[in-house]
Amino acid sequence: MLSRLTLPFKDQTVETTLILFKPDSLHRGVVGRILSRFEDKGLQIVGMRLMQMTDEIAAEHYAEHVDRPFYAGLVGFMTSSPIIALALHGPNAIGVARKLMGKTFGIDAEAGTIRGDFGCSKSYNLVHGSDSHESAARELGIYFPDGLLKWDGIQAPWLWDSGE
Ligand code: 3AN
Repeated sequence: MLSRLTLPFKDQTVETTLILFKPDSLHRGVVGRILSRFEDKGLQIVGMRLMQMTDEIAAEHYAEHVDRPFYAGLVGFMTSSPIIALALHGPNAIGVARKLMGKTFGIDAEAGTIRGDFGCSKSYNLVHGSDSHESAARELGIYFPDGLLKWDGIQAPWLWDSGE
């Protein structure tokens, strides 16, 4: 009888990360294709919300950039039209999502990454992804104050070495 081989890699941590689809990805109609990249990789959707970013939310999210020269433009862009907040769950989800996204702007990002394949702007970069455990916890709290929906994905045992 065949049995599934389970390799419980010890360096693998199941995490949840916050992704934002920025206004340019909605205007350009590429949300579905970008979302597919995260799903294809095996990350599980545990929260998704179409919403308008307010100045207050932007100030909270981008607090660390408040003194940067691009802050006003960034907030203006992020509040200009709706965004989609997405919570993704999976092995090393924070780093895995960042790798899928690529470098900050499409002009520098490697081909094959989301930012590398979908844009060549030096201002608009389609998506945001949490960059650490601390950021993920803080940012998920901003966009999903009522928590996330944990559910058993049938693919998980095959995609996540250790299962959950
Ligand atoms: P990343 O999104 O790759 O983590 P960060 O953390 O350096 O990039 O910057 C946060 C956000 O600030 C970026 N996503 C981008 O939208 C914006 N940003 C960063 N650098 C610039 C810049 N030089 N000009 C305009 N916007 C910027």
